[in-house]
Amino acid sequence: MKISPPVLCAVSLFLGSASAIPADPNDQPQKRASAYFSPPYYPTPKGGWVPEWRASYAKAQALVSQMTLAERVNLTTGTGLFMGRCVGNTGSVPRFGIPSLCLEDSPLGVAHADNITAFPAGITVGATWDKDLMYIRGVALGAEARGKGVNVQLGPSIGPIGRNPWAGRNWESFGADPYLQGIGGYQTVKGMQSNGVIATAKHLIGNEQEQHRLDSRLQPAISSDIDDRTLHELYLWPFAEAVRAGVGSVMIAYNELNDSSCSQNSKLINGILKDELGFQGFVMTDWLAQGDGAIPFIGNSYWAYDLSISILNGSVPLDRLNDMATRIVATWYQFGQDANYPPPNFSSNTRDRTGPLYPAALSLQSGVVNEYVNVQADHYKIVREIGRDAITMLKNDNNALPLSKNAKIRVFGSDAGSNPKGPNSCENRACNIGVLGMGWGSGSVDYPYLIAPIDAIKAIASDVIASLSDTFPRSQTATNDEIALVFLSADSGENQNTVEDNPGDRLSLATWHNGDALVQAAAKTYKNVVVIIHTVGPVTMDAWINLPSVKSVLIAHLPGQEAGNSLTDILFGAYSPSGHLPYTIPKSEAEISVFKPVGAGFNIGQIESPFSEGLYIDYRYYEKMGIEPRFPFGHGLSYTTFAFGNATIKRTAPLTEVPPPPPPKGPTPTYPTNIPPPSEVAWPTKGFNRVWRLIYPYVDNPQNIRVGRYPYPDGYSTVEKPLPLSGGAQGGNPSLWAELFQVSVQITNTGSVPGKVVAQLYLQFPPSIPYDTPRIQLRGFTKTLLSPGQTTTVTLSLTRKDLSVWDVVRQNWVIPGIGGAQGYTVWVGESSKDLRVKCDTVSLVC
Ligand SMILES: *[C@@H]1O[C@H](CO)[C@@H](O)[C@H](O)[C@H]1NC(C)=O
Ligand SMILES: *[C@@H]1O[C@H](CO)[C@@H](O)[C@H](O)[C@H]1NC(C)=O
Ligand SMILES: *[C@@H]1O[C@H](CO)[C@@H](O)[C@H](O)[C@H]1NC(C)=O
Ligand SMILES: *[C@@H]1O[C@H](CO)[C@@H](O)[C@H](O)[C@H]1NC(C)=O
Ligand SMILES: CC(=O)N[C@H]1CO[C@H](CO)[C@@H](O)[C@@H]1O
Ligand SMILES: CC(=O)N[C@H]1CO[C@H](CO)[C@@H](O)[C@@H]1O
Repeated sequence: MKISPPVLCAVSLFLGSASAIPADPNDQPQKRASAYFSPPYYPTPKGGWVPEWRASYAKAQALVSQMTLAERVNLTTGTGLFMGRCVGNTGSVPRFGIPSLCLEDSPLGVAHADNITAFPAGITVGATWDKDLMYIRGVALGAEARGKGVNVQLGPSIGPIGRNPWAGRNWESFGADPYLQGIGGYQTVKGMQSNGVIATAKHLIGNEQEQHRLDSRLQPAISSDIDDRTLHELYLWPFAEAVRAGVGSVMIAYNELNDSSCSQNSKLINGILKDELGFQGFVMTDWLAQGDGAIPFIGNSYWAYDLSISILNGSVPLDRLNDMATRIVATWYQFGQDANYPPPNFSSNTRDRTGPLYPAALSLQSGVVNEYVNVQADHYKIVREIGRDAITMLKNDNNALPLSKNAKIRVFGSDAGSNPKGPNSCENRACNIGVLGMGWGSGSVDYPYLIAPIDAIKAIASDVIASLSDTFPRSQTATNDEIALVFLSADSGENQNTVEDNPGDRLSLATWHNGDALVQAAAKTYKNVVVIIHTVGPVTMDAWINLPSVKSVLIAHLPGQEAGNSLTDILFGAYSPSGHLPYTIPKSEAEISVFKPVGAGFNIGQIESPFSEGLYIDYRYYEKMGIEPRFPFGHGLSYTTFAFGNATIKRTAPLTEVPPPPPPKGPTPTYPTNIPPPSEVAWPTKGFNRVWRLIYPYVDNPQNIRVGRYPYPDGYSTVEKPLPLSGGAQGGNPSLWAELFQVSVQITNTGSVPGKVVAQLYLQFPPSIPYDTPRIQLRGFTKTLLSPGQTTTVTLSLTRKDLSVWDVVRQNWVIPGIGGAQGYTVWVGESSKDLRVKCDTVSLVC
């Protein structure tokens, strides 16, 4: 999200779906040049038709049917930037006890708040490959949000997926694979919402670079051009999982999809999200992201009174407003926010106890805005555990790690230390000084504290000397028994900040602050060098990775507030490393340069970003192109070793090419559709204290508004479409999650210390199917602790969806190659390049 300073505008966010508002015909996609096209899909499917939401919709209908036009409009509209305590505040409906809803960043904690926990970033929990930790983190995130009175938490981020390794916000999500990203999103949504907080799956969709993501009104936002199959099998997959988890809200990306702004893309929002995926909650745009349609961008309301006018003049059907309002109220009921949900007790605008209630209204009314409620509980333990279990050991020659507490430890690099001005000294964490615990932008939070590696190391080891500079000390000498720990980092973030010339997206995949030179210098002087990297994503390391003295490399990702403690748990051997890469590390940038951000720098006109590689991103791309990665997706070593064997496979249900037809849609609320009396949006007269600059639903002289003709776009319709074959429940056709195969593998810890093993299942589609499909794709994983000598059996399931391709002609998930002599090959191993066992789904032989 991007916020403008309060004095410039008091524009609001809005919670209806923007495709709600019929798009401006002048912005019709077919008027543009590219080969990608987003077909119209109208009307917006109404919410309320899945059984899990029926009771909430019934309650919502009872309330909404009694609401005035002003009340319904109020629900859908923000009160203005900096016009309340939270990053987003909606209009309230006091008559029915519906408060202004507090919407607050971020995916890793409560942003702009004190006395909270700075959790590890999404990419870090992705690197644990631990479903329980993903869930537990979600629960803790939700508990803190609720404790602060946040109604709608703006996370998890499940897009970007990381198509483009340079992209600024990949670290907010879980990794460069739809399956891993999907599980991360599912578990986080379940965890957060178990507290009654409404989670927000974001950003729908194709926000795979930061540069040019915004529509500047002079230049349209970048268009991510994605074909239908790639959308379904890659970018949409995690959103389907979040919807399946019952997510209450979805945030739309700034960029365009197929030359049509995501926030007005009827195919995306109406067709795919609400019909096919059966999404029952409410859609919000990112802040200021909607620019077209019946509601003008120019003007300062962004819905509110303009929406009231558009209802009265007939341009926006009342039906649509009713569905928007019902979706919001139903979601509020669905998560029990009608009963004892706390109001906000913090201010995202100030840390002071008292301050303006409406900062954009220039301090006219003030009061207590921060109650300093401490919501941290013992969540630091979860932070430390995730940070530790994410640490990914890429290399460990001669068992250089773990270190003894008596080792002669020499520490180099600013990333080992603290920011001398404090961990929060740069707004939105938009600097890279001291240990890197998170990236920058709206995906960050304020640290309550940040444990630097050097402090944690000194607390354990007795012989430590540090040079917390990124320049290797001149004339440094070393004895053979000294061990150098070299700390490097690579940062990125949201593009409203540029940090060390990086405009959100990274300029290069090299480590920052001349990290390659620091390692090279240390490796000349020391016989034993351990490199530790805090990073937002893949970094290049070929300048030093094969130097004989570089013995070990740890990727510590973005660990949050317990950075140092998570690291020392691994460094000194209290725990074995068990993290695995949630992305591939290349040998050089040149090999993957097709993924570089497009349109860098100043440009005019629409920038197109054709995703013409299709399904081939990250390891799928390397496999296809025959590029040997430096370290493959899924790679991660341990202080122990694991043997895989004795695999079995069994079919648990008969195979059919397509899923059975979905159950029909249940009924949805209906309301009278005659336009309400204009008096319902007249300014209240009695006992009304207007707040200057607050955005209201009220209209001057509403009785003068006349119904007129609105030029609806081509394809506009008010007749609901039949349910797609691929729909039928939250996430899609429920049969897609039916288990078809079970694969069991025995794993034995063959080393001398306890360790956690991650069994990763990669699926290879049958040969000679008529679909161009990546050689292998992740379709299962599980993490297990084993003591030395212990054997366990892990069982992984394959669902119909796991075995399917998206057939663009049939518009359905299809299992290809049924009846062929050779089935799918199911591989299980410790990385995408370390596949230990192999089973066939036809012969059922492993
Ligand atoms: C994007 O364009 C491609 C090519 O025209 C088309 O196959 C796909 O369905 C479009 N997707 C959306 C969501 O509009
Ligand atoms: C709309 O919301 C504002 C801000 O919360 C509130 O003051 C006003 O009373 C609401 N209007 C109606 C009609 O409920
Ligand atoms: C496979 O089974 C045999 C016999 O029970 C056992 O000795 C061996 O350890 C098992 N393999 C693994 C990897 O667990
Ligand atoms: C109705 O009002 C909206 C908002 O002011 C405006 O954009 C739209 O053009 C109006 N429609 C007609 C037919 O006047
Ligand atoms: C643990 C923590 O962060 N406590 C802080 C809570 O907020 C008050 C007021 O800002 C601070 O004084 C505490 O240090
Ligand atoms: C625990 C606590 O102090 N809660 C307060 C949070 O702030 C609201 C006002 O928005 C107060 O009513 C609560 O008492």
